[in-house]
Amino acid sequence: MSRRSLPPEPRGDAITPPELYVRRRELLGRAGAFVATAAGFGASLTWLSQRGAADPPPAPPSLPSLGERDGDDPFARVRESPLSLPRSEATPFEAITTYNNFYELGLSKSAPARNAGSLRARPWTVRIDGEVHAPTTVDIETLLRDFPLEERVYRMRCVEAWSMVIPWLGFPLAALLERVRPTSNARFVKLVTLHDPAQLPGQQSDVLDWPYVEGLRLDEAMHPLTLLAVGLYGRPLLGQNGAPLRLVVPWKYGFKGVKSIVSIELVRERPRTSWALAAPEEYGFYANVNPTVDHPRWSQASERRIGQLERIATLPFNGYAESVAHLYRGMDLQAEF
Ligand SMILES: Nc1nc2c(c(=O)[nH]1)N[C@H]1C(S)=C(S)[C@@H](COP(=O)(O)O)O[C@H]1N2
Ligand SMILES: [Mo]
Repeated sequence: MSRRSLPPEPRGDAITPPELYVRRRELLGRAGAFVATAAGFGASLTWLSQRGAADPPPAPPSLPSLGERDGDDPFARVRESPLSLPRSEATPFEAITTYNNFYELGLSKSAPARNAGSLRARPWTVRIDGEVHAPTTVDIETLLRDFPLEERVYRMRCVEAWSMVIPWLGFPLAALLERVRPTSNARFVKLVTLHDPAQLPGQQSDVLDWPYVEGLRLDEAMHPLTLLAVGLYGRPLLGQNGAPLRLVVPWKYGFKGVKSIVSIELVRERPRTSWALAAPEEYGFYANVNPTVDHPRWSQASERRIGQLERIATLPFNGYAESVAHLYRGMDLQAEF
């Protein structure tokens, strides 16, 4: 049952201002080009090779073979995961890295890729503190050395009703939290994006309260599906995808996946998260993907998978219900959306 009765097809995005709808349509047209050659990595290569010779595209990386152990490069020794979808379902690299939401780098889908040059992902440190026995500040190289990377091919469902399948590289957030040992007072985890308007010029405007904040209940944060991603398609994250470190919670709407994280704080109270503060009627704290709870301005029953022509049904918990539904037993998911 819907929370509100609802309009047809969304005219634009939840989040995209009206003046950008046009540009969004252009992009959709472009993404549609992937359709012509259909599924998978080979397809994106074919599509790229059909572009004009005057406009040579960078070759998209292919997925590295898994499990290679030689060398010091953490990206060259990646574990396979039983939690992954088949690699053949992955959305082309080109789409994943040029169709983005990262308001600190611009409001249109294409802006983050264009503007990502101002974000310096090295050196980078993350502060982990709050209700923990062992607060610490770690740099990204240490994280990459200490936590073996896994490939996780996950569905990503934006609250705006488009979706992708992304082959992330990362490690479980639980592995990091176990190291800092949460105290018995810790009930939630608050994760925060870098606040630096020189690197993230969108922070000079006030579309959101900066820095971008997201949060999880501790049990959600400890769930094995919850990932700190450091890469995709076998290589380090690009700025537009949240370099060098971002959250991925595949059963929740994409906005929970806070990018370019500098702070992870264990807290007693539910954190006040950016989108829930900005528009509490539209974006809840939980933000579990739920085809039966519509956004006030559009249906969430189906989605547009980037690279496919037909809309597809949106699945409860984005297809991960078997793994996560137990976390919400006894909750009214219409009210706590
Ligand atoms: N800091 C920050 N994190 C963010 C956002 C943002 O604007 N700022 N957008 C969110 C939204 S709405 C989505 S759908 C995903 C998009 O991730 P992607 O561009 O890597 O696919 O990032 C999320 N993380
Ligand atoms: Mo989103």
